Amino acid sequence: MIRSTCPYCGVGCGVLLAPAGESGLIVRGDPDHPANRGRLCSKGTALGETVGRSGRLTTPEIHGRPADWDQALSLIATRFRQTIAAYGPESVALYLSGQMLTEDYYVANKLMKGFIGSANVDTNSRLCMASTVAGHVRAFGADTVPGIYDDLEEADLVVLVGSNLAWCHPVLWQRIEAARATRGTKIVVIDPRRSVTAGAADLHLPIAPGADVALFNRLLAALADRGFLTGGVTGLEAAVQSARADSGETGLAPADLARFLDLWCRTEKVVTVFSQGVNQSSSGTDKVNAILNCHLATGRIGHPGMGPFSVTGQPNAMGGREVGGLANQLACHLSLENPAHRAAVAQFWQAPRMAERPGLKAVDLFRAVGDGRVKALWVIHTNPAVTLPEADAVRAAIAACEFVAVSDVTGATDTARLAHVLLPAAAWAEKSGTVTNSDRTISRQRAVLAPPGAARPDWWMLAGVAQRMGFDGFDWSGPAAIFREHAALSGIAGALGRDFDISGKAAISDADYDRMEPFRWPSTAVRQGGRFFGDGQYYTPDGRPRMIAVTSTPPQAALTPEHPFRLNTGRIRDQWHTMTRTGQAPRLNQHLGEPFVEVHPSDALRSGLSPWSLAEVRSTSGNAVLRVVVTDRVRPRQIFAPLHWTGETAPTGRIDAVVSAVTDPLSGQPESKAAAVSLRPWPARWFAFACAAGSIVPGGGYWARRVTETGLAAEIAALEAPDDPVAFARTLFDLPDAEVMQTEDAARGQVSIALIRAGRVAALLFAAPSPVVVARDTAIARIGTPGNAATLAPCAGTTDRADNGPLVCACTGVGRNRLQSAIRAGASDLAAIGQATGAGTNCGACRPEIAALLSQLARPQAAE
Ligand SMILES: Nc1nc2c(c(=O)[nH]1)N[C@H]1C(S)=C(S)[C@@H](COP(=O)(O)OP(=O)(O)OC[C@H]3O[C@@H](n4cnc5c(=O)[nH]c(N)nc54)[C@H](O)[C@@H]3O)O[C@H]1N2
Ligand SMILES: Nc1nc2c(c(=O)[nH]1)N[C@H]1C(S)=C(S)[C@@H](COP(=O)(O)OP(=O)(O)OC[C@H]3O[C@@H](n4cnc5c(=O)[nH]c(N)nc54)[C@H](O)[C@@H]3O)O[C@H]1N2
Ligand code: SF4
Ligand SMILES: [Mo]
Repeated sequence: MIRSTCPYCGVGCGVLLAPAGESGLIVRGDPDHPANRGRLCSKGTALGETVGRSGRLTTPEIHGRPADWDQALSLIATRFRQTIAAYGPESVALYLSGQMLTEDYYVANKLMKGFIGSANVDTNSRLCMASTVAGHVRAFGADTVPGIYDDLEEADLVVLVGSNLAWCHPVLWQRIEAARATRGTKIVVIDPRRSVTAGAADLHLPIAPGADVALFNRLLAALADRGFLTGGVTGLEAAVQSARADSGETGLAPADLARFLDLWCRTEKVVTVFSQGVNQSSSGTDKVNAILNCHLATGRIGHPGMGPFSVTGQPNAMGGREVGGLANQLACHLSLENPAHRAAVAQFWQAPRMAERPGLKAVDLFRAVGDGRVKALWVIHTNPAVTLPEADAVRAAIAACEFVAVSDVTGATDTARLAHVLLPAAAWAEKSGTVTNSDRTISRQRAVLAPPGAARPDWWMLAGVAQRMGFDGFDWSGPAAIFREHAALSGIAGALGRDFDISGKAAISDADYDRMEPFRWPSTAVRQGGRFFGDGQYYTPDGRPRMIAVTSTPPQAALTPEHPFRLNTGRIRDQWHTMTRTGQAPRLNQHLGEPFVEVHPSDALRSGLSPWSLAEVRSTSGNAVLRVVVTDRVRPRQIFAPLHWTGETAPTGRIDAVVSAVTDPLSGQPESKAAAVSLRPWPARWFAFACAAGSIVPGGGYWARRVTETGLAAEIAALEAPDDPVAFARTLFDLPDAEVMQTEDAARGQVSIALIRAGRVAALLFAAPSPVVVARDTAIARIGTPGNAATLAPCAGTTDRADNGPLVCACTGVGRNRLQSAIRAGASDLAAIGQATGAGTNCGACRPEIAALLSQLARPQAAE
């Protein structure tokens, strides 16, 4: 099997891959990879199901018509050149992604900052890691992640701040759980919401949204009061003073707060892990520094089992930072605003036209697209029309832009549909390069499948455009050559005193690059991997770390009588962002199959929302219609919705349409977790569930569509019932001539319709004036079977309880209903459930959910 790296989260698990059949892939965890030692999560396990050819973009397109590569790349080069000639280099922009390989990213950054001469190159990492980068630079003088994964296992206390690790970095969670089992590690989760991770912690602190600075200031004051401070830090006194003066409310019960302060103060081996609950905030950089302050003040950094730890989201968020992909960075952790750094890079690149000042950060970049300052845009490996705040405005801005090129693996994304030039990208299993994970480990991604049609790697397209613009220095033979150049430049950065230096690999041969084992940077003649800062040496001018005086501020959007709810957003376990890949795997769609909003029971009552009804969430920026999940996982006046649904999968479920484009003043990172919104019933009078072997094309209203084992399924709702449900079904499924079978349950007002073609069930529709009761798995399994009198009987009028129910264990296919049966039959712990059903015995990512189900059934009063 071929060794590669999982293309999803920043854990960076090693995988073993082997092609299987037409376009399949066998996937195993790599037992020798230091990040995962053979483990995988549900998404990694299902990778083989996401590499199919259906829906892939296989040829370049210009205005929707097939073109050849030379036409497409020449057109981009021409339009960029003309735009620059007429309006200057700031009128063009690249928008990139932390999912690009380092080699792709390096080429994009070199083209913009060295040759086009503008720093209008930003990336979705602005929405993801920018606050951490800014916080690191303020405290350490460089964007350095001090620790390594082993620290999570060597710690006595792991504090997770704004991180749903069990769902978003499942293999790290598994590593921590394993350590907890052997050494009794304490786990604290700081999250306004009782996430699955919070539910599995020793202590959950349901902090008020945005109050992390207040909490860590409390901690710093307690550390000072109790005599835990050590010296050697700049700014200690001012930071402590500011911490003592901070009167911000944490929203926590005094006993919980006291327990946390005690635990942190007393435990020397403490790792504070932080993620989007920290970064995606209008005070994100201050939150980061409030955390770093506590570690710096106590010297708990750079030694085994201790330190602050930013877990990165995307597989190559770190690589993007290393090449300087953000609009305010240069390359190799060099500074765009430092003339000596600029000169060194210019000389190395033989750059004709170096950018001299930072470019526009993502939110501002798309504002500039909207008001016509940016006239030519190239989007690579990201879907900004969905994932940027004020997404409707962003979508409109892209639609109105004079020239838009998009590189993607599929043309069916909200962003790709707006492209003038669409470029077919080779997908992760079809291309080669490197990625850097959260603990600075650089791993190879290796091609195992041939790209479909004319698809090509991203670096090749970028180099092709650069050459057609007439630039020298873009004629690499392949990713190995680009990697060598990047490594050589890092040596210059190292000589200028920067942390990122992999010059030890600058002379690597193609063959050695092919064989390259995962290694942690730095990698130089004198230094390999390991932790930073244990020696007390930092990257500030005086070599000492800096504490920053910070004061808590509430989220920027104020709650008002009109917008009284705080909208929190984030991820679910089995989907990756806009679902273009995970959405291809039927089993990953079974966990949570449509866009939803979690609402506290008291708010549901007050707002007149019943479980599984639909709600409209509205802010001053836009609105969304979502399925209501009533749960006490969220607190009153706080609601939570996932970010995954798009115009392709659920057009009213685009949550970033609602999120306002408020940003952190230092990092430019948007506040994606604290919009002020209203919540009210969406008065649907007609609900339906549909499944089919072929297409399902709902018109307006609410709909959410997903891929199943037998085709497609959709949840549909409308403000008015259609006059003729059979005519509706024929249009919905595009089956004008199919034979119809129909039953009615007069008591419920539910109608069930089967459309039969050539004797087989082609499509099923169940509709009712209230959310439809139907055994969905059973109905989906009927598609393609012979149509007869028994087709509709076992589905209609039966609740979901009759079948597997929402999938909990994606690896073994065990759903909630089967787990409930097993628990009722006497399985009383994880091991017994594993034995009875198999659930939780493979990757373990579902174990927190099974545990929650166990405790819930033991406490029937808990709301679900
Ligand atoms: N399954 C899955 N895994 C993924 C991804 C995916 O799409 N799907 N994406 C990857 C990427 S790119 C990223 S960036 C990571 C993100 O990983 P995480 O940051 O763990 O995920 P999120 O769900 O965005 O947010 C984490 C938590 O922050 C909490 N939160 C909200 N506001 C606050 C606050 O004010 N303070 C605190 N302390 N907490 C708050 C939310 O309730 C939420 O539970 O996940 C990566 N892994
Ligand atoms: N409300 C809210 N909004 C958020 C967040 C949040 O928590 N809440 N999180 C933010 C964060 S942390 C992130 S990281 C972003 C993620 O947001 P995006 O980056 O916009 O989302 P993805 O779905 O990962 O987009 C990746 C795109 O690349 C395409 N693709 C896949 N493989 C390749 C390839 O090899 N080459 C090319 N060229 N294209 C490829 C995919 O088909 C897809 O269209 O969302 C951000 N937006
Ligand atoms: S934890 Fe899961 S998604 Fe993340 S890298 Fe590992 S297998 Fe992939
Ligand atoms: Mo992210």
